[in-house]
Parts: sequence; C-alpha cells; structure tokens
Amino acid sequence: LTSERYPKLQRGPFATLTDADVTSFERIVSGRVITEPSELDGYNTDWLRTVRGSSKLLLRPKTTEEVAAILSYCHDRGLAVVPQGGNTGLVGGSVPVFDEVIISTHLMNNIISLDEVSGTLVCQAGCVLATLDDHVGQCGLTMPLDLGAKGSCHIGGNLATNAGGVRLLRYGSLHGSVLGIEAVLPSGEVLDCMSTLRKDNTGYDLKQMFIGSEGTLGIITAASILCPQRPSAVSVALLGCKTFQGVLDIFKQTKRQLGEILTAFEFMDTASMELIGENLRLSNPIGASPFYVLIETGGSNQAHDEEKLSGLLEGLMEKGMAADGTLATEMTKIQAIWSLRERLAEALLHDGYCYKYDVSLPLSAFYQLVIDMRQRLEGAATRVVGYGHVGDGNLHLNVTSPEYSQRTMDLIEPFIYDWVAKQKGSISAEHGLGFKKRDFIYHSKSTSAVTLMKQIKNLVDPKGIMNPYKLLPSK
Ligand code: FAD
Ligand code: S2G
Ligand code: ZN
Repeated sequence: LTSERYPKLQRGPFATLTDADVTSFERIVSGRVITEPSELDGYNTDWLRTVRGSSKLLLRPKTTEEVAAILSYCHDRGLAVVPQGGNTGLVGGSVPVFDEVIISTHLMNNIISLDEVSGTLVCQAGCVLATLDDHVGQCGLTMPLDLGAKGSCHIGGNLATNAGGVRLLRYGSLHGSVLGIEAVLPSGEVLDCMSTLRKDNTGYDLKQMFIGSEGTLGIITAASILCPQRPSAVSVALLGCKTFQGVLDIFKQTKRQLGEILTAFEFMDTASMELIGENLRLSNPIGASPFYVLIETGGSNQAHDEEKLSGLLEGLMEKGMAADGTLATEMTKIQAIWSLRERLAEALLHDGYCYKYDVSLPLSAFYQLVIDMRQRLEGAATRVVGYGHVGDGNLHLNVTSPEYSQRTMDLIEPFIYDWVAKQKGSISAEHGLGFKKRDFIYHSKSTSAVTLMKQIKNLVDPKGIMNPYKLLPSK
C-alpha cells in the first residue's frame, strides 16, 4: 500500500474515543457500531489507496434521527467525524486523516418517492447512483448525472462533491437538478431544505451550500432530484483524429449538426488507448490514432438520430476531419466503447501509483498541459495520459509510477497548479479539493472568497468536527 506524502500535520484539538463513547453509540445505532480493525480497513483507505486514516470506529445509521443523535453526541464530546458514502472520492476527502469517527450512509438507502409526471425523485443520501438510475429508468426517466463510479457512489456523495461526469454537457450541474436537501448540522440539528418545487424564490437558497461542501458543513441525509426523460434512442460513435485542434473542430461541427440530441462528448489521447489496451486488454475498435473522440446522442427517434449522426460522421470523413470511426446503436457495442473511456481510472491503478489531476482549462490551452507535463516528466513517470470531458473544458491528466515517488511528485506539484492558474483555469473541475488539494485553493479562489468560506464554516461548525483537514486550506 503506497502511503501518500503527508504534509506535517497536527491532529486537531478533538476528543479521543473512549469505551463509554462506544457504549453510547451502541445505544443510538445498536448492532451497527464497528470497531474491529480488519473491518475498518476498507473504510480507512480511499479508492486510490493513496491515503489512509486510523479511525477506531465506524457507525452505520439508517435514519436522519440516528444521524442527528450521533452528531449531537459527537458535538458535545468534541469528537471529529468524516461522512462517507461510496468511498469513491479521488481527493482523499472521504477517509479519516487521523482517528475521526466514520459515519457511513450505506444503510440510508431508501427511495422515498418518485413523481412520474414531474420526474421528481426523493431519496435518502445512501442510495447508490446506479440503483437510482435503474429505478427511475422503469418510468422512462434518467438520473441527471452519470460517472464511472455509478455502481458504488452514493447520491449523497455525488451532491457533497457536486459530481460532474459524462452527462454534464447535456443535463448541466447538480446545482440545477437538485430541488431539495435535508442535512444534519454538526450540532445535530436537522436542516430541512427539502422541497420538490422547481421554483421557490423565498430567501437564501441554502441547499446550494451543501452541494460541493465535501462533508465539511454537515451530513446530507436526503435529497430531491429532478430526473429528465430517459432518451429512448441512444447511439455512440468513436472517431480517430490527428490533432487536438481536430478534436475541437469535430466538437464545433458536432454541436452544430446534432444540437439537442448530443448527450456526451469525451476525448482520450493515444496514451490513454494504449493504457486501456495494456492494463485491461480492452481492444480499440478503430485504427490507432493520436486522438479519439466519443460522441453520444440521446433522443426519442432512433431513425432520426441515426440519420443525423451518420450524416455528421460521413461529413467529417469526407472533409478528412476524422481518420477512422465506428458507430454503435446496439447496447453491448455501446457499452464496449464506453468502457474504453470509463475504465481508464481502473486501468491506471495497474501501473502502481497514480498522480491524478482534474482541471478546467480554456480549450485553446487544453492539451498543451499534457504535452508540457510529458516533457517535464521524461524518465520520471511510467506514463502521462490525457482524457476527459472536453465538452465541459475538463481535462483529466494522470501520471503513473510503479510506487509513490517524491521526485516525481516534486516535478508535478506545484508546477501543474501554477500552469493552470496562469490560464485562469480551475485546479479541481469536478472531484473537489478534499485532503489532497485544499492547500492549492488560492490557485483558483480569491482571498475574499476563501475568507467568507471560512466564516461560513465557523458559523455552521464552530468546533470544526465536520470532516476536519478537508476542503479549506490548512493555513
Ligand atoms: P465518498 O467518496 O464517500 O465521499 C466524497 C466526499 O463527500 C467526502 O468528502 C465525504 O466526506 C463527502 N460525503 C459523502 N457522503 C456525504 C453525505 N451524505 N453528506 C455529506 N458529505 C458526504 N467524479 C466526478 O465528478 N466525475 C466523474 O466522471 C467521476 N468519475 C469517477 C470514476 C471512477 C472510476 C471513480 C472511482 C471515481 C470517479 N469520480 C468522478 C469521483 C467520485 O466518484 C465522485 O466524487 C462521487 O461523487 C463520490 O461519491 P461517493 O458516494 O463515493 O462519496
Ligand atoms: C473520469 C474519474 C477518473 C479519473 O473518468 O471522468 O472523473 O481517472 C474521472 O480521473
Ligand atoms: Zn471526470
């Protein structure tokens, strides 16, 4: 297990767990209090296996009332806590840094209601995204987000990280799809911002504060989400092109010709395709190419959509904008093409240690970062790959080495963050800041903004027990 470089960090002035505490928790969530170290291991380590905490206690509440009782007790005792959903977060935000109590939403997985006419879903925070998508799919609806972790991530974690994913291009950010949130504040008070109204302009929109709060303001216990119509006709094309400018030209042409049926526009470079072939044995269905573009359409009329998409592809081929390509309308072939893109994160882990960057950049500078990083890391990395949601201006740049190397890390950081800041980009487009990136927040946020964030944090969590050492900078 590679242990991430820990900046010299002091454990905060929090209480240490006692047997009496465990007994008290047993009274609140009897039978769902885990102290066995071997059982805690998976909850103490993140999905990337790069950060590890030393929590002695995992609690698995089922209801808002139980979460409220737990937090009220922790608040009185001064015990620090870390909320955990599916533990698929990629910035070290979902695991303890020291011995914080882990509060898991795994058992808070009731679907409360679904209004088929308005498309409004009300559910508990611990519902797994894929389970929700299957559920709403039965009524011809879809969840307004989709990401590679859908099989494990919880909707509460999605809201807490303001997750983006491969459908943001079509359905927008969660800030626009969430109608209501119920959360338990660090004091144990229940904040009821649950609404199923699309429009409600009565006072500050407090639910928005919890979207992207990464567990630092309270525990989201339930939400109401607006679910759009599920496209009845889906097609996916994978194209090869010679330059990144070619990717951008295809993007422009695709938007122009597909318009409202475009549901995803992703890219990956040749190093990404080599990675997925070498580490997961997934085969590239078209000829080798410097860049690959994945285009997905979702509409209500298969013939109409296919005509538009094949018209686009023919045009791109004729103009020499795409070198090669394939079109899939049948589910297994569609999934095979999506796996090439969605399983890159998994493929990277097979190289050993992964230095993961998720940045927003102006499209004019977008791929230059990969070129510069590749040059800078010559001989210091197994590989440098670039892929991502180019439709959102969001690049995923990943570097790998057999195990963690301080020399490699020092070549990457802070260089990469300075590079992004110079382009006025964001050092974290969708994964959040968590533990790993919090001290680079000033690369993307003004001092006035961070000052107000700290004031809000102090107002809502004066004892600082909610997910300490995360999101806000240590200094
Ligand atoms: P966790 O990892 O358990 O927690 C994440 C953060 O939210 C932590 O800070 C935690 O404390 C907090 N939290 C969790 N639940 C709650 C709650 N109920 N209340 C308050 N705080 C809470 N992310 C993207 O944005 N786009 C992608 O395309 C994407 N693809 C991914 C692909 C793979 C293969 C993997 C492994 C991850 C990917 N991610 C992506 C990252 C991750 O899946 C998302 O951040 C996801 O939203 C995390 O959900 P989770 O339930 O696993 O949360
Ligand atoms: C994605 C998550 C995985 C990664 O695949 O879109 O958000 O490797 C990412 O960064
Ligand atoms: Zn992503």
